[in-house]
Formats: sequence, structure tokens, C-alpha cells
Amino acid sequence: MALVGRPNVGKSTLLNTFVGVKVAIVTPKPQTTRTRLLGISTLPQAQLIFVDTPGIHRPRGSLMNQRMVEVAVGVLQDTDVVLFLVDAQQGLLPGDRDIAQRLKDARGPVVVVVNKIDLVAKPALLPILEQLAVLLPEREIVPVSARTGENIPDLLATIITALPVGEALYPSDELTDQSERVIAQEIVREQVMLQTQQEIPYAATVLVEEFTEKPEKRLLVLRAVIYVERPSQRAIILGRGGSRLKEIGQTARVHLEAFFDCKVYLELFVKVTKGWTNSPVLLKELGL
Ligand SMILES: Nc1nc2c(ncn2[C@@H]2O[C@H](COP(=O)(O)OP(=O)(O)O)[C@@H](O)[C@H]2O)c(=O)[nH]1
Ligand SMILES: [Mg+2]
Repeated sequence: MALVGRPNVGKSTLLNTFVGVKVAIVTPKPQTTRTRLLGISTLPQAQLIFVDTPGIHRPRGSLMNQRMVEVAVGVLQDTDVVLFLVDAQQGLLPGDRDIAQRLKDARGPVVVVVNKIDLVAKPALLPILEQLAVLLPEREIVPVSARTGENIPDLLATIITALPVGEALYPSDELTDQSERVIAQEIVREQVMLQTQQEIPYAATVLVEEFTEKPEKRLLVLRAVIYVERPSQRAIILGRGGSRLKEIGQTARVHLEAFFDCKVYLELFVKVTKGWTNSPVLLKELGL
């Protein structure tokens, strides 16, 4: 299943809700998700494989933005079901209508998910549901809250009906196609995004350069580099006397230890690489 929708409608949150653990990072900032990733949930009656994508938005500027949109659009071609998410609180914006237009003639099933219903009074949902029914006639529309889990069982039932019959594609204990190194990278990037403002979240990327397990000590040793584009951005990430970097590192470590279920030793560096968002080499390393 492809999860599509404008940035920030809750695609990654919904994927995490189905998988049961956080395999995709989530922040209040648009364009948090940069690459395609799978979340897998194996139930007695079905195996659900969700493809999380960077939001579909109008590409502007950098090669990274263009690649992100290409990734999102490409995913539509090779999935069985499309879950099209909209934000109940924001209502339908032009970006949603663009996507609805693209999905209108899709051959396979499209399920429209009206997310974040915990934020709106029930009567306020009606106009959105009516507008969607006009835009995408004869498609199922399911209001949910990915955050509280409200109506998720209904959505589950709807998507299971829409799925083709077939063999499970992944072992039942597999939750994602991301390597542990990439998950570590994303956990650090999530903290960079949460703890900085304005352009920094988008100017920064993280590469884990060392990932060493020491099972005898139940310890994971990580060395990660935060790349930014300008010296001024490096200064902001470091913070006064290195205080912000320290905070990023400490919080990331807590999340890393919870995810990997062992002690984590995390070393963080900040490097300036002018124009990394346009660097094919670095983008390739990031899977874009
Ligand atoms: N209140 C509420 N917030 C949500 C819900 N789903 C997602 N969010 C929030 O919306 C923001 C964007 O979510 P995210 O999953 O990163 O969106 P994505 O860009 O579509 O992947 C985050 O702050 C989430 O916590 C929901 O059902 N209710
Ligand atoms: Mg996302």
C-alpha cells in the first residue's frame, strides 16, 4: 500500500500506528520523510506492507526536493492499494485536489483517509467528507486518528478487503526494510529537526559513519555526522558552548537505547558541506 498525501498529513504516523513501533520519524515539520521506506505488519489474516513516501508537493529548488517528489509519484505505480491521506483540521487544500486528480482514474483501489479527527468536532467533518465524495466518487472514505487510534480498526477492515490474495512477502517478525544504521540515522535527524528552527531542519542531514555492536557489553557504538550547508548553520546546531548539540545527542541517545534495547554510546560531529542538497553523491548515500 502506498501512503500518499501532502506533507504533514500524518502518513508516517499512520504507518507507525499500524506497525506498532516507530519505524518512521515524525515531526511537526513538513518534509520530514525524505526517502521511501516500508513498514510491515503481519496479522493472522493479512500481511500489510506500507510504503511511506515523502509528501507529494510541487517540486521546487533543490535536486533533493525533485527526487523526493519522484519517489512519491513512482511508488503509485507499484503498489496494490493507495491510501490517500488528508488532514481533517486543515480541510482540503489545492495540494489535496491535485493529488485527488491524479488518483481519480487509478485502476487499483484507493482508500481516502481523513486523518487527525481528534482535532475537529464531528459535525465539521461532514463538509470534508462531502467534498471528497465529489472528487473521488465511489472510493471508500474512512475518518481516523492515527494518533489516538480512533477508527483504525475500521480502516484496517477496509484495506484488508481491498488487498489482493497472495503469499506473505516478508517473515512475520520483520517490521521494516530499513537497516539499523539508517534507523539510527533517522533517530538522530529527528532530534535535529525537532530542536532547530526555520531552514536548519532542511539544511541538515545525518550519516552514521560507525555502527559497531559490542554484544559482550550490550553496547552499541555510533559515530554520526550532521552535515549542513553553511558555517552559520553549524554554529546554530552546536549552540552556545556546544549546548544544543549536547541536547540533540542526549535525547537521541535515549530514543536509540529504547529502539535498540541496549546501551548506546553516541558521538556526534557537525560538518559543513556546501550544497549537499544538490550533491548526487551524498543523496545516493542517503538513498535518494
Ligand atoms: N492530533 C493529531 N496529530 C497527528 C495525527 N497524525 C499525525 N499527527 C501529527 O502531524 C504531524 C505530521 O505527522 P507526520 O506523520 O510526520 O506526517 P507526514 O509528513 O505525512 O508523514 C506530526 O506532528 C504528528 O504528530 C493525528 O491523528 N492527530
Ligand atoms: Mg512522513
